[in-house]
Amino acid sequence: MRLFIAIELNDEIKAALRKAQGALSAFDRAVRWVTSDQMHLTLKFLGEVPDARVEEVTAAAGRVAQASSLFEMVVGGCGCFPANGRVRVVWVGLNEPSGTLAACNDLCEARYAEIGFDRERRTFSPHLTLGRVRDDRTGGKLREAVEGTRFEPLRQTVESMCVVQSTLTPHGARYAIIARHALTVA
Ligand code: 3AM
Repeated sequence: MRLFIAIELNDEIKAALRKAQGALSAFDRAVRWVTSDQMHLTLKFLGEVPDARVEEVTAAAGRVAQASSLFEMVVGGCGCFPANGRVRVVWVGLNEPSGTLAACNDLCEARYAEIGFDRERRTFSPHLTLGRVRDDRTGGKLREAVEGTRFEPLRQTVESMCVVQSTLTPHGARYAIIARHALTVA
């Protein structure tokens, strides 16, 4: 099954993400917006994992969680990937002053490399995906609108991380949490 490691978002943040999508509704034809139950923060994409290895993968996430303390993140600010040209992903950014999220991502990369998963080559750019664009033909209008969209900062204390199964369907990805591991209380 296709798996990734993620952090769940609270309802207040999800509602604010929906509101940001609403503010950009002029681009509803260009952008495939993620639904509330698809909203999350990805820590590590694992890809296809044989059923026989799911337990091992889940246990590795448990060890990462145990070695990470709970932390606070501040969500806010809209942007696009890539940084220039046609937009492929519309996102909301986040700050995490303690550095725990970055450390948690490093730990994931290390633990999963030890058990044979590829390391992510791209630098970790934590973000909350709002929507994906197949072919941006808006001539820069989408980027301009996204970069002009206000998103008031919201806080969340992150207390756990999850192993998520992603099933690709013609209507988009369906996500199901298969394990949830508590972070350590310092
Ligand atoms: O929605 P976000 O950006 O958090 O983009 C995919 C999504 O992240 C990412 O994993 C999350 C769940 O699907 N993803 C998909 N394929 C990927 C790959 N080959 C990938 N990340 C890295 N490499």
